[in-house]
Amino acid sequence: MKSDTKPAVCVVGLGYIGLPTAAVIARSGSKVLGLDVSQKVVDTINRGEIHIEEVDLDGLVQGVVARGLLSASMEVAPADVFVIAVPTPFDKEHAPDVSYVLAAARTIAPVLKNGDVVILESTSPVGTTEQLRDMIAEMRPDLKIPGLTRETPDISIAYCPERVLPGRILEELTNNDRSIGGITPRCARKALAFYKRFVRGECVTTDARSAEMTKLVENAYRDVNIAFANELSIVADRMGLDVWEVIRLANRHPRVNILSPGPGVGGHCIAVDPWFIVHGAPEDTPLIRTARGVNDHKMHHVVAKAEALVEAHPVAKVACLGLAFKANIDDFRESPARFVASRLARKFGERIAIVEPYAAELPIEFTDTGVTQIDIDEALEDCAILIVLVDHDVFRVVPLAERADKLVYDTRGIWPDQPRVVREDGATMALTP
Ligand code: SAJ
Repeated sequence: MKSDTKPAVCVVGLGYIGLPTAAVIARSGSKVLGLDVSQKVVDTINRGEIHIEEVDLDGLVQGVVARGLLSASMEVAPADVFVIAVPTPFDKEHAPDVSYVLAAARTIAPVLKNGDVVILESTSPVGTTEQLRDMIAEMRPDLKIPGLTRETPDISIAYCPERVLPGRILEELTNNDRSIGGITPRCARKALAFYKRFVRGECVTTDARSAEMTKLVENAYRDVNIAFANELSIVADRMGLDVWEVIRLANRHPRVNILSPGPGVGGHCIAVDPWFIVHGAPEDTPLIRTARGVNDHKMHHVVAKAEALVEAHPVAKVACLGLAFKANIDDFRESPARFVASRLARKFGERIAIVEPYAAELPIEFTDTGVTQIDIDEALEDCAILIVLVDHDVFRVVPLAERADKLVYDTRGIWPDQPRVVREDGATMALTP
């Protein structure tokens, strides 16, 4: 890859990270080929359309496809830089599954040539970039491979985790700092030159293993801190305290910044990545493991509390507000809100209505439960009980006058002025606004 020319780039995996990344690189002027195993995804992108929802992504993809800078395919082609952004799930025992990463390595290995840079972005257990390197070495004995040759290697291999927040992906892809971990310092330098083309944030180089661990640590840090807030919410409830008030006051301390309790931790990162650390060092991770347990338990706690409330008011109609895994996005995978709502749907059937402005229709598990999808106006008119599961802005802005007579279980703390909130035991208590 020459520094004065725009490298041809191949992005492997066109999901929530791969597609925005491919589009941002294409916007910087590089020709980008996106690889995906789904013909449907490939066809959608080649029409200039997108298969995921993300702020401003539709216009960006449409533009770069129309300018011939981004195209998608199921077939690999030679490029100067390969960016791998495939899923790394875990199995039932929480053991990480890096098979998609290794499959990506097998896919690109045949077309690699002297000077190419291979970058892994998928969240990965420590040591995965070396596994990827070994896979390439096995398939391409003709290439001099970094870390395995004493001579100047033919290719560079690095790990550079994405750290973007769903809902702000395009902005954060450009503006966040990046950690770039090379298999060797030379690999890091080559990968750095690539990221500098489209990242405005600071790009910091390190070794591959440290960069892998950094990504896991970031999400485990957040998980542990959310667990603290979730544990507090249960304790405060038992003591008859308003946890939001306690947190608001504690956060006035200059060195305290407690996060927000909620119905549990969803998404595909924070609830997953900490397990990669635990799996790598099971004896040494009681805190991280416990935090996972606390956050998972919170979902069940919310179900039990919501059930008690609905049972205690046998004729009231109930609206569950939100199904997404967090505010203002249409992502329902691994969502605690969806878990709680589906449990209520199964138990109470047609007494339950769902408000989710980001869903065109209800997910499959609601079929045949008798629940209906309504909008927030209908919920405010027809439902005596409101269970807030997601802090979408459309819920947040509902004024007190429209909900003062409702019985509210607010798992997100969006309505601090609500006069009647639900206690641990399902009874209600009056809070002065
Ligand atoms: N949540 C709370 N309370 C809070 C904050 C979040 O209950 O105070 C819940 C959310 O409602 C959601 C879950 O946690 O269910 C995760 O949401 P999030 O906004 O904390 O994070 P994600 O999963 O959308 O994105 C995270 C980010 N990581 C960090 O903030 C350390 C993002 O930067 C990463 O790029 C992303 O994971 C990823 O891909 O790994």
